[in-house]
Amino acid sequence: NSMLSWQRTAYHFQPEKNWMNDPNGPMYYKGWYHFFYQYNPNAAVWGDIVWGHAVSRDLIHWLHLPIAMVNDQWYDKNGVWSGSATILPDGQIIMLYTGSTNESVQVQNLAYPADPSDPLLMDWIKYPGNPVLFPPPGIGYKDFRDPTTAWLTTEGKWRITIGSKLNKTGIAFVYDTEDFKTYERKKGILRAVPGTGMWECVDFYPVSKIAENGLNTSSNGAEVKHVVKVSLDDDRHDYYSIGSYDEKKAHFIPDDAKNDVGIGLRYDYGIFYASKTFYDQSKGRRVLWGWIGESDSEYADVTKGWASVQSIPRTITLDKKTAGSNLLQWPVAEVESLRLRSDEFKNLKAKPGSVVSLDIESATQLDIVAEFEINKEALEKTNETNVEYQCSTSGGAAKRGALGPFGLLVLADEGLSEYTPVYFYAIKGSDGHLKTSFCSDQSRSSLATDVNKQIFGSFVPVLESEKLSIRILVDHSIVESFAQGGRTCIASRVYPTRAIYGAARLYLFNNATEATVTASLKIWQMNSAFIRPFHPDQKS
Ligand code: DQQ
Repeated sequence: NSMLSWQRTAYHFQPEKNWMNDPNGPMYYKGWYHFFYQYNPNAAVWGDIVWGHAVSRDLIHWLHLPIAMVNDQWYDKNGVWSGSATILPDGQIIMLYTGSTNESVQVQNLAYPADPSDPLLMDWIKYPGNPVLFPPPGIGYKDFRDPTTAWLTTEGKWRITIGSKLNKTGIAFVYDTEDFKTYERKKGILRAVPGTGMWECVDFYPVSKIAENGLNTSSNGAEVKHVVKVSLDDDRHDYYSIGSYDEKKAHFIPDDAKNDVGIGLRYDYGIFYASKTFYDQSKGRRVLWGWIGESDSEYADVTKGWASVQSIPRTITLDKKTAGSNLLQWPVAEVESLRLRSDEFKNLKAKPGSVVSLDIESATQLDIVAEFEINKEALEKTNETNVEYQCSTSGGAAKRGALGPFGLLVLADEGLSEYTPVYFYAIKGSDGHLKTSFCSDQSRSSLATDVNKQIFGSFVPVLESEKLSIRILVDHSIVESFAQGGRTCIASRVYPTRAIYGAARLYLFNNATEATVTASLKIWQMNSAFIRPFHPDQKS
């Protein structure tokens, strides 16, 4: 439907049509990034799930390939569900995925490339001895899915973890294997956290305490911390925990009990689910993919003929400046190759209650980098004690406080009938310290009535010496925002009806009552990525 075509993104990954959900089996192989995804070839709603497949040289421009795996076996009749790739030291590729059987039992299956010399990995073979794992005794047959990438134990075995639940306790089982065909379940469990429900798409990986590069999934040692990520089926968000991994006990212990698995920190405070990392051995980095669904109605999805995009892949590192208490996520450097002309604004002053138009050519495909400073007088004078501020419940960008909100209005129209504020809101605690929130308010994002208009966000750590900083990627119907170098991230889907194409504008706003804000910005127009359909003659 061409009426809705402005909602298609220009540089985020999405199939040509129909429904997409979780990222699957991402990896780098023989010069190509491979991306598989949960895909419904028949409709723009979830169902009939197979593995879509695309390849890229740079994680930005993509070539769609034929479907990699379809639901043609009894053990995956009800869906070829999520899974992960492991590249063995000799270059062999192991793919493990969940099959929903003809009786809807969740089992784990093994697959491998038919021709490892084909860099595009077009054809896949399912192991004739599938399934390789059934739900353990006492576990619901629909509560056992999404095997991880395997990592090596010091004994030289391969180890994986698989999410599940026991009543309302989320749990991750651990298995060791030598050949990926037979498995031994470890007595220890990776982690179990009461009240968190089913753990989908568990991810487990090391991060370096000292280096900026990413680590191979098997890395371990004194300079390493481990991360467990779970996707909570009950609240549809991805939570991570940083801590220590005890190999002997096959057990993970969080550094901070408040941030245990599934209860504390989130990768993203907007729409971002079923994510998965992989180690990119070509660039020595760990890269995160996340599924960003729609927040319009199912009827609208069917009408437009497609649903969901993927995040711009994000590199993941441990934040050394906050003593490793959070991760940093940042769009892969390759996205900067799409930057075209830029406009720069230096030291713009925004008085309390002001909106400043930023005169740029077009505002639907942008990469924005901005820094903000609150004037000293306001910081000293203010004596606010409202320490209860929460982005989602404190009134959004319209609610004025002494030191916030201020930030940008993206995907806005001239008359401000539609706009999406991405902003900071600072509170001065009784101890004199600032506590800063980073939010995205969708409540005025569209005149349409059938779209979700929640307000997203959370706290963001800001060090004494730091300015406030934002990076925003705007791409028609998606806004991905990163505060303080990626400590707090928010992805949102917005569906403007007026702020589209040439009518879209960008504004600086300051809705604080006391703070005067000085802002410096650089704004790039973004090129569209080539995301090309497959033609059989296009094989190499
Ligand atoms: N999506 C897959 C499951 C996974 C869920 C099915 C998470 O394997 O648990 O499409 O979105």
